Amino acid sequence: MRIDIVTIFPEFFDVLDLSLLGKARQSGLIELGVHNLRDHTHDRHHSVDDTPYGGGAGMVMKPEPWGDALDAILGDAAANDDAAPDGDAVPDGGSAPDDGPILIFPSPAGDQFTQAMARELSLEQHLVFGCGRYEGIDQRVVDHYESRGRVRLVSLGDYVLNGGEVAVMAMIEAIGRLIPGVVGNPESLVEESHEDGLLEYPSYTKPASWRGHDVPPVLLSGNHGAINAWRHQQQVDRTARVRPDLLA
Ligand code: JBE
Repeated sequence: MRIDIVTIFPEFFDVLDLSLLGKARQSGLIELGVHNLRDHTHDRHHSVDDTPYGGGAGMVMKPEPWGDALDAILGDAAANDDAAPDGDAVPDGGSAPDDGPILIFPSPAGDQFTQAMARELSLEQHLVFGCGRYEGIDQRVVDHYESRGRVRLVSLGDYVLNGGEVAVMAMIEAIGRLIPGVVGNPESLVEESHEDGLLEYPSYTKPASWRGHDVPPVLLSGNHGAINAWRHQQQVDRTARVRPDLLA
């Protein structure tokens, strides 16, 4: 998968060198491009924002740098598509058909990001993230790229961040680990929270007793039927207690 990010804080994404996603980049499973929006300004002060039409607090990100930055990325993507090897109409193994890049703007006004959305996006060949700062990006940027291809506004949750960078980090981690080969043991992806609509069961390791707390005896029983039944019941109980909305 190819991932491009446009931001005024490119250093923010240095952490993507680390951990599983860093390894996935080294092995070529994920190809990452981080682009500084200020490289696409043409004034002396490299301004990316201006006061809002109609008045109001805060600043709005100007459309021109966004247009230049996104054209450079999306134009390249189109050129690469044209140069696709052997003109094969069939997409490679198991991937979604390539309808071109998806442009994603993290925004509190977007659709809620979920595990299901992460799964969907993990099948894509090219994601482009635009990180807004200040009070947001001039609406015409979204309108323009909607007329040219696929655009999504996506929200991490109902709280306010200072910009899209943290949201994009979270989305890339959730999506990236679902790309085949990124997580070493694919079975560990099936058993975790949200994959079956339930929260995860509690886990234990040695010692069997710690500070007066014992590991539930069924887990020491060697009876795998009983263990599976107990774990499933734990998932249901936990979900009903903490997240009844997920059961409905
Ligand atoms: O969740 N988000 O995608 C956001 C983006 C920007 C600001 N606040 C958010 N919650």
